[in-house]
Amino acid sequence: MLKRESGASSHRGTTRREFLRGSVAAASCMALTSELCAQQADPDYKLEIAPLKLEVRANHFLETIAYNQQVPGPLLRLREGRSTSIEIVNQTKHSEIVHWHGLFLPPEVDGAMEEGTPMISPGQTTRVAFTPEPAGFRWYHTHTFAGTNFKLGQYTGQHGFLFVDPKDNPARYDQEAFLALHDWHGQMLAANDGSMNPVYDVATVNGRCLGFGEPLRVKAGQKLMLHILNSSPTEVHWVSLAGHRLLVVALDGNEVSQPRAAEMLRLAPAERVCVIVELDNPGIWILGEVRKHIQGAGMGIVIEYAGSSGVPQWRQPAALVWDYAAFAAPLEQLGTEVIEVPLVFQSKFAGHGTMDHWMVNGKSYPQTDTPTLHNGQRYRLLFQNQSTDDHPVHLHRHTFELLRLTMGGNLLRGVHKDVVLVPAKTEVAVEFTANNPGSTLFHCHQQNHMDAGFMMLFRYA
Ligand SMILES: [Cu+2]
Repeated sequence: MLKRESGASSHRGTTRREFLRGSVAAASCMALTSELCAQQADPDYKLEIAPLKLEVRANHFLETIAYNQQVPGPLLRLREGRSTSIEIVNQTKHSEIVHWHGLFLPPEVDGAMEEGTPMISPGQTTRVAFTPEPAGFRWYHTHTFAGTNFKLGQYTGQHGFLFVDPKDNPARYDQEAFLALHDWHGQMLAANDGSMNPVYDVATVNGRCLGFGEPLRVKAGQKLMLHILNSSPTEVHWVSLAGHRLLVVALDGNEVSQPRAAEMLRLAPAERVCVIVELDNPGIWILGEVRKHIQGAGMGIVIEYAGSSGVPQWRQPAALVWDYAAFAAPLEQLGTEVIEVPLVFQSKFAGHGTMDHWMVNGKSYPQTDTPTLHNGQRYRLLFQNQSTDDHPVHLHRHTFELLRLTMGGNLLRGVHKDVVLVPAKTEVAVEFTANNPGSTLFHCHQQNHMDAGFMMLFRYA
């Protein structure tokens, strides 16, 4: 990394080496890429990874790790096609790494050590520079191993919103808000089959329990855009906004071909949903988890219309309904020239009191296969979930398109995502074009599953 020379030292007599370094830096700014220039100027953003006592409700603190002493971390608002630089300081006692989820980055920047991104040592400062694409709702989060340590990895507060504004932005709303759903204070408990799974007793929206902190203030007659992220380490969430319907316009930050109103949303870990709300029902409402015990643990936020007062109101939706296909257009026929890659998900009971091991095509990471991709080739991933758990699987550095949600089901197009929930005992097919050479990680986004072997790498020829 190039360092900028301080002005003070050059006044007192610059050494030849310093002078040369300065000239080289100045010359590179004219001749080299804007990414390199970005490394020499002040960074656009700074992230400090450090311990935090997070107040989730009045006088109730959780010890965690966060970015810039806040949960979620700062909103990183970037512009499509414009390079940015972000300085990261690790003030914790263990190595860390930041993954830029949903962006098309080189493997050395993407933020997965399995792809070759360097870890950030305790006390180390590093800087990343990139030109963000694609436009839309992305996020950033830690990508470390946690095992049974609930003070590490995605069990912590290390997550934040990243939004890439498109070059031309048609504003279709008056106000926007970003909301992150998270579960806290986990412990491993034995399920009926004897395997260990995380359970939580605190749940939050933007790091606070329902009723603690400021409500989201809105005005009647306006359109509200909500960017909702499930940053939970392991849990799927269902949310609803009492008194309102939610027009789903984008999934994982990518506009869907069929925007459609929904009574409630389902978000698997790492998924994002963008909705537009017509603010046409003045009052004090709750946006929250529809399952009472999770809303009771804190997962909710008050939506307050200007001029309204009273106790926040909740209305229980009739049924849990969510179907990715509702936002897709029908696909007439399967593409040819596509290479199929079957990926079979299975668990291996590892003994009572132990977490299951996870396998893709019969092997656990790092023994999993590393299929070779060819640049420009279209691939069809056939996820065959033979286990009794649902898995939110994530492909790094690429976007895929949903093709089929069950074996022999309708063919779909127009829903582009980077995470898809593959329910137990089903087969889901997605397609993507290999267009970003470099090591590419594929894994289940549930922290306890990826830690127990549910990961594999694709490599490019
Ligand atoms: Cu999983």
